[in-house]
Amino acid sequence: KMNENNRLRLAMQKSGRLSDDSQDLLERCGLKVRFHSQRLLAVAENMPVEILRVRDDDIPGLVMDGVVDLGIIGENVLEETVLARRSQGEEPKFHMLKRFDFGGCRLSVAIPTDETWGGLESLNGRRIATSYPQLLKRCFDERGLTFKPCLLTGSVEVAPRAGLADAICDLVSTGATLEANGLKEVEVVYRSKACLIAKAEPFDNEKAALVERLLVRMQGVARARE
Ligand code: PRT
Ligand code: ZN
Repeated sequence: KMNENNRLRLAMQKSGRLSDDSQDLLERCGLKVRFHSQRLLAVAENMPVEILRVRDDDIPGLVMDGVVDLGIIGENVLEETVLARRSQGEEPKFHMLKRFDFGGCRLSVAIPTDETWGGLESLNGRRIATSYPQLLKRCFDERGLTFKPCLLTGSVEVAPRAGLADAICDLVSTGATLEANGLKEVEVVYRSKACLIAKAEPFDNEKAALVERLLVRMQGVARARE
C-alpha cells in the first residue's frame, strides 16, 4: 500500500551536480542514510525520513503532485516546471522553504564569439537551442520578441556550430563550456541556486515538527559555513 508509514519523504537528485551537496546537507542535518546505488528509496536510520533519489527534472512535479513532502531542486528546473504547468492551464502549488548556497548558475543566451551582439532584439524571430523554452519565452515575451525553439535536453552548446540554431540559451557557471564551443555569453535570462520546496498540502503535527527541526538545522549548517 502507498504511504503506509508516516515517514517524511524527501526527493533529491540521484546523480548530477546537486547530488553531493544535497547528500552533504542532509548529513550535516544529522540524518544517517546509507544509499544503495540500485535503490530508489533510502530510509534514514535515526529519523522517520526517507530519501527518494530521482532525475532532477522529476522533482518539482513530485512535490507539486504531493507524491513527496520535500524536494531539493535547482530554481531553474522549478521555475521551468511552474511555467510549463501554467501553460497547460494548471496553477502549480508548493511552498518555497529555503534557498541554499550551492548549485549556483545562470541561464544565459550565448552567440558565436565572432558575431557582434546587437541586443536581444537582434535574435527576434531567430532559432535558439535550449532545454529551458519556458524561461526563455518569458524573457522574450517581456520584451515583445519571439524566437523559434530548437529543443535539446543535452549538447545544447554544439547547436550553432552544427547549423541547428543561431544562438543558445543554456546554464553557465564558469563559462568554460561556452568558450570551448566558440560561444560568448551575452544576456542573463535567469539566476538560479538550489532550494528546498514542500508540497502545498499541510503536514500533520508530527511531520510539521520534523520539517521545522530540519530547517533549524539547515540554518545552523549555513551559519557554520559563513
Ligand atoms: O540526470 P539529471 O536529469 O538528474 O541531471 P541533469 O543532467 O539534468 O542536471 P545536472 O546534474 O547537469 O544539473 C543539475 C542542476 O545543477 C541544474 O539544473 C542547475 O540547477 C545546477 N547547475 C549549476 C548546473 C550548472 N551549475 C552547470 N554548469 N547545471 C548544469 N551545468 C552545465 C551546463 O548545462 C553546461 O553544460 O555545465 C555546463 C556549463 O558549465 P561551465 O562551468 O562550463 O560554465
Ligand atoms: Zn535533468
